[in-house]
Amino acid sequence: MPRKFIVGGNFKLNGSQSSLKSLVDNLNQGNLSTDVEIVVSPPFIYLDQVRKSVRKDVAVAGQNCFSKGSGAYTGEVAAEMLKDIGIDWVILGHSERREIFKETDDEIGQKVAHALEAGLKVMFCVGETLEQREANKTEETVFRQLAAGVKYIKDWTNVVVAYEPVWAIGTGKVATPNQAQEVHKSIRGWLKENVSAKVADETRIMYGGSVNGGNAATLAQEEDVDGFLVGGASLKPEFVTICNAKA
Ligand code: G2H
Repeated sequence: MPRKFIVGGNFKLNGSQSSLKSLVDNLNQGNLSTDVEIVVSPPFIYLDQVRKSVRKDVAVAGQNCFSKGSGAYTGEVAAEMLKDIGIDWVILGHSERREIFKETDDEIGQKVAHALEAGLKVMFCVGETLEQREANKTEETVFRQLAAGVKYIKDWTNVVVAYEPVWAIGTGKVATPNQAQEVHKSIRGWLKENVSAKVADETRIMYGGSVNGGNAATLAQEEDVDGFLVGGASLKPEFVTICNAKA
């Protein structure tokens, strides 16, 4: 079964009611390929606004959620609450969560497990820092992050892996198509060895890190690049071009 190309727009901590209305209008009027699954991820507080206004063929994701259900956890958001307001996806393990908010591999694994149990689909992010890449620790890092998820994931149907090299995030330094393909291929190989051939074959692996309207089409040609997780450029009209990169 061919893997359907998927493009996510991670708005990070950006936007206002009016700027997000413009972004949604742009998407709603855009000529989007039906061969691509599109998911946009605004900050929590704007999820409902975006979900209610965006076209129905575009899904909406939270940028995080807690590892447990509701309770005495001030400031957190439960996966069940995202589901309750009609959100289908959540991004977990983004490098900004790992680095700035000190989320550990295990905590992210628990979040993935809980989100899946609550019925969300998960974009499970992994990726190495520049230091780790230069020390030839790219695979070791990515495999360790994956292993923490594998421990908790019973069913991979609703999981997409997002490979985001930290050195390429928001820096303008995009991985070359070869660099992306190389890691995507080893992630698929790792899934085959550590989960199953079926999961390796069917799980989509997105690339994230300075994807834009100019580089998306070339990256999209790589065999194991099944989509993009886009940050900065998802806040611009060129996001439509990125969504159609594989078309
Ligand atoms: C990586 C990516 C979105 P950007 O964080 O997840 O951001 O495209 O701005 O590098």
